[in-house]
Amino acid sequence: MSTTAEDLQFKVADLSLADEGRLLIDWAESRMPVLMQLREKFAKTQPLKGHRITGCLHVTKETAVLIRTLKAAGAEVAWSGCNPLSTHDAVAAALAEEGIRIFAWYGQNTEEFYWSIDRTLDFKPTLTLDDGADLIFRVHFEHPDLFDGIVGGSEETTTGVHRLRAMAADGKLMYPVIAVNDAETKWDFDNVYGTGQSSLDGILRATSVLLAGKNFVTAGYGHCGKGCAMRAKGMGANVIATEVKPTAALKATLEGVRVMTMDEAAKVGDVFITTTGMKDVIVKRHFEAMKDGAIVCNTGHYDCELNLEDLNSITVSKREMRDNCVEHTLKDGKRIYVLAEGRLVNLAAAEGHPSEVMDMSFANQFQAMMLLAKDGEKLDKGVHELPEALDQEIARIKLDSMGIGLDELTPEQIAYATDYSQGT
Ligand code: 3DD
Repeated sequence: MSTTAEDLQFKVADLSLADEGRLLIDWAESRMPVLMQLREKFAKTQPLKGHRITGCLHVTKETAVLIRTLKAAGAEVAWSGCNPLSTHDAVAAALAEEGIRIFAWYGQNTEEFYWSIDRTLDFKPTLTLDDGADLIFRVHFEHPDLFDGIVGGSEETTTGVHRLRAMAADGKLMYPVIAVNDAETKWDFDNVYGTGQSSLDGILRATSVLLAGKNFVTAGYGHCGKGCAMRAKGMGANVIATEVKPTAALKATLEGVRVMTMDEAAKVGDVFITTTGMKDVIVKRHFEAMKDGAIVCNTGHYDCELNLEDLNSITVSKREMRDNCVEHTLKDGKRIYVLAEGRLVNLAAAEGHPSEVMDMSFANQFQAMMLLAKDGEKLDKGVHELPEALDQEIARIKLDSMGIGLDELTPEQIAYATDYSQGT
């Protein structure tokens, strides 16, 4: 059953879930002190007043805290999900009841996904906020008439930033974008600790398998892959990594992770997770080489890392064993289990990263909106970084909230650091 306001102010799965959603959002707020501090500070001055922010980012309890904070700072907000399987319907219902123009529900088809984005563009944003660049691409390719009214945008994730950088290099980016992903208090925490914990959360909710003693294969040993490897190691798994980048492979090796090609890993792996942002990471010959009972999933932003067309071409029957877990029986009788339809397992089969780490990612998103509102007109049509000082400020507030104190350099130490007259 879907619930739609007559004048299309929102479309969600079921408004009656709003109470549950409010409890979830309140839970997240109690664990996001950085965003809550920003909200308290800027609710008074309302620096985003007059701005209309359209967001396309997973509708989770943490995203709801960001949305409430943007609204408290004066912005009008419209929102859609950035993945058809990551919307938490209870959260969407609560946001609809709070007057957010939200168009999002779990299990959207492709047409509904883009219809939802278009509805959030009906309200002619001045700022766009993306996770995976679907929204900004929709503006560029389907709604160029909106360019004049848009001051700038932000991008949450690695893959989205890569694509926007390529677009800017070709001179095709029509307004400035802040690369939120590149803030240290985002990539070095969200991508590592968030992805590590939430991906295992998704795997365990979808399978409840014992990880201890299993051969856990991470395709990719970047920040996300390293996070997954660390957490799997902590649960007693034998971790294997596959890579294309020599330095990443070397880092994995020196951290005690076995590195091999996917052709080799396919033969021995019990659980496979792709974290690369690349397409066709696990393809037909890999599925054919896997052991009976192998579990495969993805935690990259797009669902192109597992080539499921290949798997379906060698599948003779399928069964949905449990939520987000489909058994493929192959011609030789082997069974392979695909989680969350190959979409990001942390958000589709669990709740995404914990609130504590999204607190910092979204503090950067909030600061990106503030920077664009204040100085967006001065930025060129490229991809821009947030000021490094912001990272330290966000980290400081986070530490404060954890009751962790810092030492301070004395004037003599500061002088020493830049004094080139002294020898050893
Ligand atoms: N992402 C992961 N967990 C999330 C959560 N709880 N709420 C919203 C979004 C969430 C994905 C992105 O924040 C980011 O990790 C990425 O790079 O996509």
